[in-house]
Amino acid sequence: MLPRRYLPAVSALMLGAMSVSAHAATIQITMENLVISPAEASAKVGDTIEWGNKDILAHTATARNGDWDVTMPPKKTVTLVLKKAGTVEYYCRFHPNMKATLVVAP
Ligand SMILES: [Cu+2]
Repeated sequence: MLPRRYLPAVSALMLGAMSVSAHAATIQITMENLVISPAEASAKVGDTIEWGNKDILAHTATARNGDWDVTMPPKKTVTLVLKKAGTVEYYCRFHPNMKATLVVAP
């Protein structure tokens, strides 16, 4: 249960989210030499993430919370439309040292 005094703030947040829904963007993230860059990216619900794999190995973008799991073959670009707000940590299943964070605003 939320204490009653928090409710006005929550309503204001929801109104704010409704007024900024217009422009979906495409955010490009590169995987090169076993590194994801940028390591932290910001986006909004409705935006498209475009991961470009410049390596000759396959990579994945696997969300730790299970929200998505995208596989990208060598030298390919894969896109994903964000449907949920939140901070998502993700990694490559084949190279678990490849880690990054995506902050998705409502
Ligand atoms: Cu990988």
